[in-house]
Formats: sequence, C-alpha cells, structure tokens
Amino acid sequence: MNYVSTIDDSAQSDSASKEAGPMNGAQSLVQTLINGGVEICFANPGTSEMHFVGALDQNPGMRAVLGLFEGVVTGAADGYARMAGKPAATLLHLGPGLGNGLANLHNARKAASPVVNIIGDHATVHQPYDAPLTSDVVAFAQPVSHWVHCSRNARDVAADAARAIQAAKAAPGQIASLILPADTAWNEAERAYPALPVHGPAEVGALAIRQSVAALRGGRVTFLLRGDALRGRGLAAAGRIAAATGARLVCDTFAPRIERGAGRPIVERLPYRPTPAIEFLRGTETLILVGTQAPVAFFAYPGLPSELTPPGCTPLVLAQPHEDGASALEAVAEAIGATQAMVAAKLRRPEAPLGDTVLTNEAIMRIVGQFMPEETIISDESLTAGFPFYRLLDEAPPCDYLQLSGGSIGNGIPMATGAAIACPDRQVLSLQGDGSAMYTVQALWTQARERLNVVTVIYANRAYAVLREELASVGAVEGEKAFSLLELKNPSLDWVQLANGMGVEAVRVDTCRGMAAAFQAGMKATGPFLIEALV
Ligand SMILES: Cc1ncc(C[n+]2csc(CCOP(=O)(O)OP(=O)(O)O)c2C)c(N)n1
Repeated sequence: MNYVSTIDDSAQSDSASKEAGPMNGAQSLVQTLINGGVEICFANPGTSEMHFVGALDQNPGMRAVLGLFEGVVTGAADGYARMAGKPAATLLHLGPGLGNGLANLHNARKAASPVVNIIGDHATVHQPYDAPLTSDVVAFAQPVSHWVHCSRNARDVAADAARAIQAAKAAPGQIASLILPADTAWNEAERAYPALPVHGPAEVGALAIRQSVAALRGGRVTFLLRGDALRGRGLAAAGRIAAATGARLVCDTFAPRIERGAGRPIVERLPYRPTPAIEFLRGTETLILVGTQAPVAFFAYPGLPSELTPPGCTPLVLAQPHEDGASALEAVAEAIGATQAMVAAKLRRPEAPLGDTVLTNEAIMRIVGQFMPEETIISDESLTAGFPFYRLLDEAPPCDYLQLSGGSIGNGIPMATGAAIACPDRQVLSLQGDGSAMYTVQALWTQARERLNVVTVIYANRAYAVLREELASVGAVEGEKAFSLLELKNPSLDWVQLANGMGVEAVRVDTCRGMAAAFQAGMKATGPFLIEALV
C-alpha cells in the first residue's frame, strides 16, 4: 500500500546512537544509511543534493556510483538488490529526476526489490516561489513507492532515513522514498540513527501447509514458484517434493531471480501467451502458489481470458509474497516424508554450432551455454530472441537468472550493472534486445567507469520484433506506416561505436564462429565487453 508516513519517531529517538561532533542533515543521513547496511548509492545528483554529495565524499563507508540517466540509477539499484538481498540507495534530483527513474522503479517494485530512494527537493523556504524545478515530488513518488516521507527539518532526517531502510527491508522487499528539502541536508542535525528492527517474512500458517499436503496426496499438483522458493533451500525443498510426488515445478514467466542449471531442480517456465499458458497448465488439479499470485496474462487480447488458471483447477495459496515460502516448502516436504534427494539437473552443456554458419538466436543461446562459466549472473532482456531458447540452459552450469519482471523495457543493462557491483567475483552476462537496450544504454558507461565484468550480447535484429507479433495477435491493421514504427532501421544502430564511445570494448559478429570467439574473449576480458550479434 502507498502512504505518506506520519509516524511519530519520538520514541525511537530515545534509543538513537550519538555520533561524535556536529553534523549536518546530509551527514546524519549517510551515516544512518551505513548503520542500516546500505553501503552503496547509485546517484544522479543536482544542486539540491550537493550536501548529500559532500557527505558521501566525507564518509568512506559508502560507495558512490554515477549513472548518466536516472533509469540507469534505479535499474542498477534493482539489480543490486536482487543479488545482494539488501537495498542500495539511489540519489535523484527532485520530481523530474525521480520521474526519469520511475520505469525501473516500477520494475523493482514488481520484482519485490528493496530500494531506498533519496530524492532532493527545494529548500522549504524556496518552495512557495514556484521556481522552474518546483514539483510535487510526493506525487511523483507515490505510485512506485510502498513508503513515502518528506523530512521537515534536519534533525528528523536520520530518524526518517532509519524508517525508510526499515520499510525497504520489510518482506518481501519494498520501495521506500525519502524526500529531502535542501535545507534539511545543510542545517545542523543531532546524530545518526542505528538500524531499526526489520520485519522479515511472516510464518506460513499450519492450515496452508495441511491443505497443500492434502492436495499432494489427492491429485495432480503444480507448484507456481517465485521469490525465495526459486533459490537455495526453498528450491531444494520444492525439488524433494517433486521427486517424492511427481508434482510439477513451474515459475512465473518473468520471475525476478531463479537459480538454474546443473545441481538445481528444473523449473518449467510458464508460457507468455494466454492460450499456450492455459494449455500448459491443463490437467493440473491444484495449483499451489508459493510467493506469487494466480497467473494472469501479460496483456488482454480480444476474446481471450485474463486468468490463466485452467478451468477445473483450484489455486491454493501456500505462501503469499510476504510470507516465508522456503520454510513452508520445507514443512510440506517434511510432512509428506519427502526426504530423498531432489531431482536435479545434471551438467550437460548444450551442443553449439561453431563453424562459419549464419548466426541465429538459437545458436547464440547454445554458444552461451557452451562457454559460460559457473555462477554466471544472467540479466535477460532478450525478448523474442532469447525466450524460445530459455530451456537450452536448463542443464548448463549453475547460474542466477534475472528477468524483466515489470515489463517496462530498459531494465537489462542497468540491472546487469547493479548485479555486477553486488557480486564482483562473478561473471555477469546481459542478453539484450537492441530496442530495449536503447532506453538505458548509458549504463554501459557506468560499467566502463566501474570496470565491471559484464558481457553484453546485443541481439541486433534491428526491430521491435515482439511488437510485429503483437500487431497480428491483437488483430490491428498492418501496413507500411505501422511497420515503420516497429523497425530500428534507416539508420541502423552501430553498437560497436555506441559501446566504444562509452569506453566499452566491442565487436560485431554474424557467424557462429565469430560469436563463439567473441563470447570467449568477453568472458576472459577484465571490464565490460559488448558483442553486437547480427541476427
Ligand atoms: C517502457 C516501455 N515502453 C515500451 C514498451 C513496449 N515494448 C515492448 S517490447 C518493445 C520492443 C522491444 O524490442 P527489442 O528489445 O529489440 O526486442 P525484440 O522485440 O526485437 O525481441 C517495446 C517497444 C514497453 N514494454 N515498455
């Protein structure tokens, strides 16, 4: 739920820690963020945030990373949160700066990624004058935020920041937006705040567990998984249940993060379009939901249903998104005596074409599966190019797979950037549609500046290919003018020059041999590398 916080923090100030020496509001904020475990700030600042910038400079406990567009800042915070399991801060410039970052905050919200937004505003004394950048910042923040608050004076800032962190960390992960008028940053503050207690996931009730056990004993069950159920012990418990009962394991079409590959149970992916999705689930008698909602179509199509649960099938909630789905799955596994090993994928890299043949979308995924190292983090915004070949990585080396959970394109490159910062010892791979890449291409510059090990594969099909399909699917008129809005030609984008212009090494390939060589070179490179794959 969105709300403007009105909580009285006087009780909390009693337990606040005293920091030595005088500090301004911005300094109290930075130290409070650090106290709350927020160690990185993705930033695109302006004049109203200069004291925050100064406070970052003085405090070695927080890393500052510049994004050249706010969509990069918010998308990187999303990717960081998905991999680090804790929030980063963003620093955004008033309503318009926040506005530029909204689309990726929307994606972060759908992914249940914790994020603490710090948004500057005009000094309180300046607000009545309707200066050019005056705007209703709360109104910009509300639709994408679970928690919004505007600090009223410098001494409140630390307490407000502690509550913002607490809100962001509340299960399953929330967007908290703290708005700071410039004078709350520059005026004197008293102290930083310690971390406040965090509301972790709620325990699943015994009834939900009993009902799931009964369903497993009584008929054909499919689990629809998301959140913690797609990782670690949650996924292992789901795998044991599947081994013991034959239940199917399925995930949302665009789950925020999945641990995939050898050693993990294979989780089928719900098809994208409504008719195949309903067909895919047909025969299921009970659909057990863990950390997700009953499936719905991405879009409405004339004459097709929005709900994808097939007729005759009952959805049963084992765990809501804010509940502890991993423990609930373990409890179900124990109750049915599913103690044997889970069904896990064996390592079997896909065969890949390596000759001078024409490069295809399928060949790219095979080459990725053939050469990617263990524990690669894959940010997938490949849309039509990668989607049909997703299963080629089912038995590839173990990896984390991150997807576009909010449907707002322009997430992939920033998400890879944030993930690389969260996990500096792991290889990151962006599988990236060219149309989506252009929304937040500036993230490549951040990758170069921070020397991040990210390989970006651009599927250069020079089109909004999915929209060509959609034009037909929704039954709209097709014609030359319509097609011209869905093509990225005349002129074609030169990805090698774009990448080089931002300090990223890049090559263009159009054969399988070229792709395999470029991919291996990228995996060995230190720092970012981009492959323009002509498909
Ligand atoms: C913010 C936002 N704007 C527009 C769209 C509509 N849209 C969906 S996919 C797409 C084109 C994607 O093109 P590309 O990344 O090249 O992938 P392809 O369709 O070629 O596979 C567009 C414009 C969207 N989903 N989100």
